[in-house]
Amino acid sequence: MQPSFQAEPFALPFDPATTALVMIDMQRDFVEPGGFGEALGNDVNLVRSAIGPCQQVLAAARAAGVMVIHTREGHRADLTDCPPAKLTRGGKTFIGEPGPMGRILVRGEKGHDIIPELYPVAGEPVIDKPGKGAFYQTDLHLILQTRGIKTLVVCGVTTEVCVTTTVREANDRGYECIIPQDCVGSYFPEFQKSALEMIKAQGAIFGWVSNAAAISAALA
Ligand code: TIU
Repeated sequence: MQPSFQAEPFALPFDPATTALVMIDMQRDFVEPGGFGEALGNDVNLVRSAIGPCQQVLAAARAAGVMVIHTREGHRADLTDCPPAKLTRGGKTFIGEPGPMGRILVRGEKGHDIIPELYPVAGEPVIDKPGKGAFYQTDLHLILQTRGIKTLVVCGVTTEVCVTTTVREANDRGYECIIPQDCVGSYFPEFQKSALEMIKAQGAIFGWVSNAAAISAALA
């Protein structure tokens, strides 16, 4: 019998061979003090609750042989791929300016890299993206198509920004997306709640909402 993820608004059947775990932007810049998230005026402690559940789902995916993909938001050192409209927005420190973990949201800097708790292992593609959505100006769709992926388990930060932008992009490209709600984090608890409700409303208009325990159990 085909396995299913327990989820809302209803269970989602999946095939591990055509399923990928997409870990969105679990970078120091968003989940540790001194990065882009804090520069925007946010308390990064609010998103750190996602780390433990993400570790659980990541371990389950690796054990099941499910494809794992990581993304990082950031820009070239010369900022030639950062639209002026993005560059000028911020709170205290702006993209490209120096911070305690290197230049804010710049590729190759310490703050831009993925946190040690969720660090990629050999064979896991890392997608460097200039925007909020992981499909915009990246080869993510090509990689997923090449592997015949149909179902995406989407984790990471932040829920209402890069996670659900990516889910909306993926949904329009024909992927079925499921978000474990404890594996995503927002600096705004009310946005987290609303963003997840929007995904699963109207009979899974964008996708499904589940949790780390249910995803891990289905992959076991
Ligand atoms: N600001 C915010 O909530 N998020 C971002 O800028 N990027 C991601 O969500 N990765």
